Amino acid sequence: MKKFNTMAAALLASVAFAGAAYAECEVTLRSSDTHPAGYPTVAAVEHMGALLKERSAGRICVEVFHSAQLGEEKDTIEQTKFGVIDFNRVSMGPFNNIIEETKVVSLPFIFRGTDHMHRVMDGPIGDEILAAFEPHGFVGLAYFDGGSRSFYNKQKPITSVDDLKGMKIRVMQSDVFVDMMSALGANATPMPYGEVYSGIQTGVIDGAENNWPSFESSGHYEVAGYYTLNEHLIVPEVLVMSKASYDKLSPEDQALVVQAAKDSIPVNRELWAAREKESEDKVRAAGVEVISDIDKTPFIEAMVPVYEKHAGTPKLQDLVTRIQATE
Ligand code: GTR
Repeated sequence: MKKFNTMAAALLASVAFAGAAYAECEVTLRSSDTHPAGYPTVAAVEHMGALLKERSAGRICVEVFHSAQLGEEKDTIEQTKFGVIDFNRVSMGPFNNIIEETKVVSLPFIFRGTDHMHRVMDGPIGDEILAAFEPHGFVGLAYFDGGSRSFYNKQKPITSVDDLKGMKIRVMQSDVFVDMMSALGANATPMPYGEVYSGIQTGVIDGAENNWPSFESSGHYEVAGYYTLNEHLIVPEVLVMSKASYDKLSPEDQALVVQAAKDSIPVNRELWAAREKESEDKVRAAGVEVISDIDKTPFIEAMVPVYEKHAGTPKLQDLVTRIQATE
């Protein structure tokens, strides 16, 4: 009871504080992120909020709920669709089962590197994919960096596709990634990000896959001591707004939102580059064994059935061809 009272008092105090911070705003829009304070995506959305507040002369504010305070990505996407959450910064992955165009930019090895991903997403293909969110109840606003994702596990150094055989590897909740793991001979376990640490610790899964900053900030490196830099995925992160929330704004305010989101992209990219390096240094210093001498060809070749299944229609095949043809 005492504990409950203390918690209730703390909660009331934080609500009162938030109330004071946003008291002068006409509208306070809520934004969700699974990452902790200071993470490049969280900081970029905060930057967007600051721009919006300034450009609307203090009328429109954005409150960023980091660290999955509003829930895990798949659930927050639902809430965003219905306008319970106004903005959401998520990976493309959890959108795969809802918006088919997002599957194409989530395919393993679709991008040749981060620069290629930027050139594609900054151009007409990126705009086309942002537009694909609208019929599903979202306004696609901006892409953020998510680096490249690689495998980590607690058992052994993975140096080849063969080493993955039979291992239980967590993936994001998307059929693309489930099939990606099957094609590599592993057992995919789709689960929310917040359950991965204990999943590895208790042996429910052997490992997972992610980029340097997530591997580090989640603490997964504390329980998974082997990281193989096979870089199978470069999945753009996306900032969306609930169409229901967007439609409540005047056309002028909608334009302010769109522009502020665009202006947060360079901020994200700069922070991301720095964080990738910092996270790598921290993980290496903690003694994680990093396997970087790896032949990617067998991993790439194993992905043929994944492309056939998830980008087999003429429309999606055409997107794949255009992405591959982008210099
Ligand atoms: C991170 C990404 C998150 C989330 C997470 C995951 O790299 O930034 O949005 O998708 O991976 O694996 O669930």
